Amino acid sequence: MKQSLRTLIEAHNEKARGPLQSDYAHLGEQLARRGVDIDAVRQRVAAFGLAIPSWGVGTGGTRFARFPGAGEPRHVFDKIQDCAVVHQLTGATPSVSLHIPWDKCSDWSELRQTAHAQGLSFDAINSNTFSDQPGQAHSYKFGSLSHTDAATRAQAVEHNVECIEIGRLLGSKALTVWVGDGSNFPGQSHFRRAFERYLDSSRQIYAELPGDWRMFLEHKIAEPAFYSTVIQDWGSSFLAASTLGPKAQCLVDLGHHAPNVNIEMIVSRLIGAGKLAGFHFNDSKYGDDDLDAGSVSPYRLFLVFNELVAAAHEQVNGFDPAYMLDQSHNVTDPIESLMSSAVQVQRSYAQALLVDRGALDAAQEANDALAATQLLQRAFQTDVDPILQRVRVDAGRAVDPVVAYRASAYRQRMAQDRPAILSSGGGIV
Ligand code: PSV
Ligand code: MN
Repeated sequence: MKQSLRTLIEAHNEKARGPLQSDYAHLGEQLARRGVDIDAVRQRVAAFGLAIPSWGVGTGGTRFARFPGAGEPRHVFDKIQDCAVVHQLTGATPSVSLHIPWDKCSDWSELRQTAHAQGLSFDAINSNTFSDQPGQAHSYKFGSLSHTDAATRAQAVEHNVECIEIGRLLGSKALTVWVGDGSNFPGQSHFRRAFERYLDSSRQIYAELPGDWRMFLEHKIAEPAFYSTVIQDWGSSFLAASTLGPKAQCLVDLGHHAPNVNIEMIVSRLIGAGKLAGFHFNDSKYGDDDLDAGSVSPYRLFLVFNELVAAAHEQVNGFDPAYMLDQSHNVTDPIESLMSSAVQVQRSYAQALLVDRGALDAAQEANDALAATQLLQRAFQTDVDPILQRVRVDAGRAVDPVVAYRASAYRQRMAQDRPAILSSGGGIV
């Protein structure tokens, strides 16, 4: 950790230490009366980490406009520097998920060492066959892995294989594949054939996975194709993952579902089938809005974690989801949004750990709907801030990450150090 930030965090935490001690003790007493050991919850929260998407540290935008912020990262090394700040202040984000080619660099071993020196490792690596790159032989305008043209499919396969190679150099253990393939008009695409072509291409990528790797298939109901997408829902994703084999699993991006879909139930289905790859956390109001996790529907996020905690509690075989944020920070400082979102995800996890599993089982068995739902609400309505703050303070992180970040004037320094350049991609999501 950079000395100046560490010193600042220490001074920042010093003032909060007394009040935090009594808040933690008070919550501990309340939880003890409910049969919950606060220290056990704290330890589990301390062991929880989620990945930052490299593209999340740049200012996002929409297809209408992007309003760049000051001091934006210019290349992957800047992105790592920003991710390190998020982790230094929260202690919740020990890994970074790269997107290729947005994050291409000339020396992967230097990148790996730079990240490690800042306490960061590399999570799943993401391929990009949803936009064309300069000099590319074949266009993805009409699809990539499912394209009607064999040469275009081969190019998309090759790109994914290259991503695996890069990921190997960085220590990643998974490839996340999201394709924008689909159609804009009824009749434009032969649904069955397009899916078959997608499977055929994906088989070739799957065959290149190292033994200890997984392939995460990310579905999305719409966009960029607005009429149909090839991997549009968890059913298509599950079908593809099942066809490919045990290393292929389904990734759930919270924004990629039809409105009102019961995401937590999808999560439980995937857990039951041993096919839950992990998450891209974000929140939404209308569609794939990529809003900050928990900013609109914190109860939904809690209900997802309720399924995850239940699965861990019941020791479901092979249960090992990957956790990542995937958001577009259009009007906030991305570092602030990432920090508060990471804390929000931690909060949902901590609240889900408070659910009385035995009592919930009993209420479910007795068909006591009201008691069951009250057990969830009671956990969700508990203010777990003292637990989250203790986890941070114990690890030398900031009791209030956003306040400490603002006091550090990091963004102002970056505004001077990083002259604005045209975006290298990853802003508009
Ligand atoms: C697509 O909307 C997505 O959720 C995928 O994860 C992409 O890789 C990411 O956003 C980047 O824009
Ligand atoms: Mn995503």
